[in-house]
Amino acid sequence: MTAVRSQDVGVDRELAIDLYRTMRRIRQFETTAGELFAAGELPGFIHLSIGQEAVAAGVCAALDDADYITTTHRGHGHCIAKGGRLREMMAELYGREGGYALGRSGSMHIADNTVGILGANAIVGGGIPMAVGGGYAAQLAGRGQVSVAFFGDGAVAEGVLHECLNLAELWQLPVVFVCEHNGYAEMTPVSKHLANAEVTDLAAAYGMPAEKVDGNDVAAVLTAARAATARARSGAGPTLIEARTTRWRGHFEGDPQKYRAREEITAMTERDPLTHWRDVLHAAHGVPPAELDQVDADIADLVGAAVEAARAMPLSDPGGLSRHVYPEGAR
Ligand SMILES: Cc1ncc(C[n+]2csc(CCOP(=O)(O)OP(=O)(O)O)c2C)c(N)n1
Repeated sequence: MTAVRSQDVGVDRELAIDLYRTMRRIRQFETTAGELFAAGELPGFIHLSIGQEAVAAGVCAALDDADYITTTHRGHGHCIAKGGRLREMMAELYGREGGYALGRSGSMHIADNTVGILGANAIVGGGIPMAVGGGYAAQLAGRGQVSVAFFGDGAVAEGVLHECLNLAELWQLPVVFVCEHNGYAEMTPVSKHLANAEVTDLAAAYGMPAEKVDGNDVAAVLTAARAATARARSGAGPTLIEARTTRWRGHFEGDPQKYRAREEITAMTERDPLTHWRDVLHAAHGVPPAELDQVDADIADLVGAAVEAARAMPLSDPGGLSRHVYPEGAR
């Protein structure tokens, strides 16, 4: 994993700022959600991807609206990077009628067909076969779409991943498997749940190309994602990307994190993907910090507006619970 310089990988100033903007949207949305949760405003469970933003931003920058993604319980970042709307997402976290799933599902089941978000998924590994299904549909449609499965290292030993790698390679499906390797499955470190933590080794067993990247470096992630999506679009089949990254927060908000030392978390924050990218923007593209501060302020306003809009919506109506579950008239 060598450091990637943005100017060497075809990232111009505009795209570089866009990548920053995406990461900042994720960071701001999740920081705000964490605060709201701590204040008791959000029901249920939330899992934050703070520290992992470069994976979502880098991969989704290689995708179009027509491409598909599936994600996990830790999926806010992927949904935001794929074009999910902040207002509907925040409203879903609040359990409001104006949320993506009418406020009935919360954080872990966000979906938006209009931008190819086939769904977040609370079942570890559960989104992977859906992405392979998306890849199969894309292959049949013949429109050059790609389907991406985001999953964590906790899904690596799940049988479903292996079945999916096999089928995707066998059928040469346009799928990109993206493992966000953050070193933990809930409270369990990979050393205690994976016999082989080199996730790229799995792909070799199925004859699939694979690449391991620094998941805190958005240019490195984008470069790997561009290669994988180009391969998929050309009909040359799937790729596995292993993005090594860091989960700064607990498994869920409220997790006291007794299983790891404070210093480990501090060390992670020293590899902040946003700070790194701000440095690149300045050094390689001459973007002054004040310009990025303005980006931050604008995004804080956007997230603030999403919160206000969600607060003003009615709570999810229990009377309509079976709506969208059965076809009208079938009850
Ligand atoms: C099939 C299944 N088994 C167990 C769980 C409980 N569970 C929820 S998240 C999680 C760990 C997931 O770890 P990982 O896939 O690495 O994702 P991360 O939380 O690190 O993003 C587990 C075991 C579940 N939701 N589904």
